[in-house]
Parts: sequence; structure tokens; C-alpha cells
Amino acid sequence: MRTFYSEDHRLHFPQAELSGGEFVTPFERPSRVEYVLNRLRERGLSDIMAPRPVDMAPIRTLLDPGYLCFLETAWEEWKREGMAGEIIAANVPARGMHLDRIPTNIDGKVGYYCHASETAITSGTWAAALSSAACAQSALGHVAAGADAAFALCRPPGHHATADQYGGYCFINNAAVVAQMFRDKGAARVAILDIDFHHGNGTQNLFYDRDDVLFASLHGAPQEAYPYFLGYADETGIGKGDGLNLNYPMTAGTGYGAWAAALDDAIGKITAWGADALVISLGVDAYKDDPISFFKLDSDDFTNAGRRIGRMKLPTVFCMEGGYAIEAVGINTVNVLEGFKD
Ligand code: Q9C
Ligand code: ZN
Repeated sequence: MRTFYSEDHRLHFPQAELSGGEFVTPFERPSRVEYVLNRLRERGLSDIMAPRPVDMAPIRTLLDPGYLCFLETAWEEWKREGMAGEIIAANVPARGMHLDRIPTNIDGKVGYYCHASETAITSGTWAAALSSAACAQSALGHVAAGADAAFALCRPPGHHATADQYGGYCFINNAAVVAQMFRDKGAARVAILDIDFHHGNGTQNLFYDRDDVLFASLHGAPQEAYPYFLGYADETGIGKGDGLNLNYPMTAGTGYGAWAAALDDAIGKITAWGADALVISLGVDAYKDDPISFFKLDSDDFTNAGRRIGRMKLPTVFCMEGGYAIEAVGINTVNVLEGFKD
């Protein structure tokens, strides 16, 4: 399986993440992908290529133009206003306020376009987010050209980003861009299966009313886990999309038995629906030692999960999402890919 990877991810490395009332080194850090690259090479998966330049057309189709313009110019504007630090959202529209009036002040705009203040923007964030999307697009191109599967080693990740909001370490929803491009290239029905520990709120939002893209997510229950305000089982889609949004929220301490039962249920429904292409939001933060998550998967369980996904025999693009137990991130990620190929 070919991997697409860009060095430009390094351009995004905020100094700080707001966590537990302190500024800490971000959990989502550049070394995560080094562990994945090393493990790929160690296991002989050394077909690793740089992506082609990003294609903005499908990104513009899917996402809000004002949001894209904001991401592109936010840092410049922030500096121009004399802000000393990294961009961190301090004021977001809340209950009882206007949700749809965009401030002109950069601090206000940041709040408008952000849903979670742990995620900082720095000088290189936009370039890195584009390189991440480029990896996803090149992986899609490789599969569209006939490969069974491809792995986009995306960083920053994408599944928490909506059409007009960043947060949860995500800026551009790479998996959503791939799903849209599968559609544009003629796939009638595209399934996105999100196995990251966190609910893929951005992906859910983007396809909630659509009948051509099914979204399934296995995640920590929103009562207990970020993103807190989305990811309940009764969110099933709307209009012609009704029935095509499948959430599997699970409680703290969930192990592989219950998790794999949810995975099999999702796989059964994707198969019954008749998907002809598959996008995997590949987070490995369901791992037992993940520092910000609470499932109990072992490294071997990721191999088994990959095997179950592979049995669908669909053209598949894997997009890297989360996973913060950095020394195990490489092993767990590559285990999914190896299980898939078995
Ligand atoms: N104190 C992804 O896995 N909350 N994003 C962090 C740390 C945000 C996770 C809490 C978690 C975002 C792609
Ligand atoms: Zn996650």
C-alpha cells in the first residue's frame, strides 16, 4: 500500500495547547508522524511518496469560502493587530447570542470560526493544513487510478473541522474532501468509517443531509468526551440523509469486545447500503495508553480491526486522524494497514 506524506506538516507546531487550565506542549505534535514513518519502513511499507500540489477546487466546493479566506489570512491579520502570541479563541458565540454575524475584528473572527480553544493557529498552520489535504487528495488519486487502497499520512488531522469551523486539532476535513472527490470521480455511494476515539463531528455535519455519503463513527460518548456536543446515537441524519448517519458512542473503559461489535455493525450497514468506495478516518487514540482518551484497545486489536475493514473489499483511502500515545502510534496505525491487506 502506498503512503502519501508531506514534510510541510512541520509548519504547524503551536507552542501551546490549553489543557486543564495550563498551556502544555500540544498532544498533536510533529513527532507523531515520525513514529508512523519509521514503523512503515520497519515493516517494509516503504512506498512513500510526496503528494501532488493541493487541488483547491474540491475544497472550495465543500467548505465555506469565508472560512477558507479566514484560515489563509488569520495569522497575518492577527500580527497586524499587534497580538503577541499564537491565535487562540477566547470568545465564541454562545446560547442567546448571534450565531451568524461575523465580526470584523480578528479576535472576534477567530471565535466565529473556532469551536474549541485548545487548537492554536500559527504562521505555518494554513500551509500545513493544505499539505495534509494534498496527501489525502493524492491518496484518492492513486485509488481512483486503480490501486486497492492508499494511506494518506495527514497532519494536521481533519475530522473535527466542519465547513466553517476548526478545532480538535483540525482545520480542513481531509476525509470529507476524499469522499467528495470519490463522488466527483463517479462513485455513486461513498462510506466514511471513522474509528478515531473522538466523534467525527465535522464529517457528520458536512454530510448530514446527503444520501450519497454514509457516515459511521465509533467514539467516546459525548457526555464524557470531546467534542461533547455532538455524537449521540439518535443523530441519524436529516431529510434524504436520514438513516445514513450512524453513531456508536461508547462509555469510558470500553474494550475491544464491545468496540469490535460496533465496528461489525457499522461494516454490516455499509455493506448492506451498497457503498462502492470507502474512506477510513484512521485515528488510533482508542488505544489503551492514549493520554487523552479512555478506550482500552491493544495494539493487536488494531490489526484485527484492519482485517475486518479489509473484508469489505472496497476501494479504500485511509486518512490519518488522531493518536497521541506517540511511541505506539506507529505500531497501531501500521497494524490497521497490515490487517487490511491480509
Ligand atoms: N486536555 C483528534 O483526535 N481535547 N482530535 C483535548 C486535552 C481535544 C482530538 C483535551 C481532542 C481533539 C483528531
Ligand atoms: Zn481523536
